[in-house]
Amino acid sequence: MFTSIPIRYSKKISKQYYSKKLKILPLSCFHNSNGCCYSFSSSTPSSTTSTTSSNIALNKYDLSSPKCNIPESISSRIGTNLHLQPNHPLHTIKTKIESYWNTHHNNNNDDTNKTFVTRDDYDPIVSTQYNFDSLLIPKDHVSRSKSDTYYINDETVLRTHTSAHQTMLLKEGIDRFLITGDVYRRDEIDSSHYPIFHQMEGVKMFSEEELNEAGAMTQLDQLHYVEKDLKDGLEGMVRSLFGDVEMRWGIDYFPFTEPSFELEIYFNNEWLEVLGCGVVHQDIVKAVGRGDQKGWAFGLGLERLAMILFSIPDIRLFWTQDERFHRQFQSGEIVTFEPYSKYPPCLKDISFWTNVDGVKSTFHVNDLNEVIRDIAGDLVEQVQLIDEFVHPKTGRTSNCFRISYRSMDRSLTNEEIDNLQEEVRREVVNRLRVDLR
Ligand code: FA5
Ligand code: MG
Repeated sequence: MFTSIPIRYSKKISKQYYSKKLKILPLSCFHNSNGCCYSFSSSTPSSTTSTTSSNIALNKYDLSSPKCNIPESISSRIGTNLHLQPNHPLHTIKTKIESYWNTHHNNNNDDTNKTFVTRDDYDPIVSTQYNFDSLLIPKDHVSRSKSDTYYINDETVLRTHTSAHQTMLLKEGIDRFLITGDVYRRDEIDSSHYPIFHQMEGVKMFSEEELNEAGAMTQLDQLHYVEKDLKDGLEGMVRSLFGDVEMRWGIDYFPFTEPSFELEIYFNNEWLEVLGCGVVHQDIVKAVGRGDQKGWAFGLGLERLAMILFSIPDIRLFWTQDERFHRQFQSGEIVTFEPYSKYPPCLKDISFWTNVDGVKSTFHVNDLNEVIRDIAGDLVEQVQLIDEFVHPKTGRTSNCFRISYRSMDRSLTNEEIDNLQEEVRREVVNRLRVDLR
């Protein structure tokens, strides 16, 4: 069954878009007037985190650029690398997926026995050239906006997807690869969206000879052959991870693949989008010097797959430092997560005119989300627009958002929530130029 769901790289308008072992980086961080982190002290990397590369990399930049929009809640986590921590569920799922592509997939679908090169330690600070331009993402695409992407300066971002490394490896002549890393987006707040998450990029290229040997002689045959290899491979991956699970393909749009698809899995009574993929755009294949070769690429969300595999109900849990979470997971083991606490959420509404009188609105929901995250941290579970209307006389737009506060680890007091909400109300006015109602 085919569906069409708004996505970040879509032409359609996106809805705008720890562990006993885990250590938060001992970074000291100061912020400029943009809220951007511009100074880091050197840190002592722990044995389970590889903090050094990112911090050294960050130290190279003058972070006082007016374009810089990285809050401390984000900068302090660069280099944590949850996917490299052996007992973390994200590491287990990464290893399982890598092993699927290098064993099962090869044995079943493919007799060439070529292996996928795996990389998981590329620096998340990348150029806009790699993150956007090399992937044919138009200059005016919504994903490039400051409301969606964390910028260090005009030319440098925290990668928004692992596709940022695609063309580099293709140019190096690597035919099959899997790249895993942390990616960063200013995004919505709910149980399956987080501003830092982990993706795995997979790419497989086919030479003209390989395609001909498989009987795909015309361009169209070759396209169909590559698309089928991609979909068979991904369906096989899902079955190898979850057994018999309900999944469905949808049509998608990415500037860097043609055609493009997304795959959803039924989880917790709803369809959860787990990956985007497609046939690598022929202009990219040419630009990396690979002539008439063909290939496919996918980008999957590791948290989403790990949520399904371990029955983890909320994406914030991957970042908890609570022992009761981490002691449930051992390297390579699949277990069902046992919730250790379930406290009721506390709902608070906030209503405001999105502009102050006479001034054009610059309000963006991702700015609101960041203000709330900066104040409430992981105590915020969800932010939802519940009402919107335009005043018939003044033409001003009113928005009402419902904020759900809930701790994954403890119960919250009314006083605590009231204080958070009060601070949110204050900062929304200070930082977003809106009028509270
Ligand atoms: C991409 O990022 C494309 N680069 C994927 C791709 C690669 C397409 C190669 C074609 C070829 P998208 O924005 O849909 O696509 O994100 C991919 C996956 O990341 C999603 O399916 C979802 O599983 C995960 N994801 C996206 N946003 C978040 C978020 N805020 N929190 C957690 N997971 C997310
Ligand atoms: Mg998507």
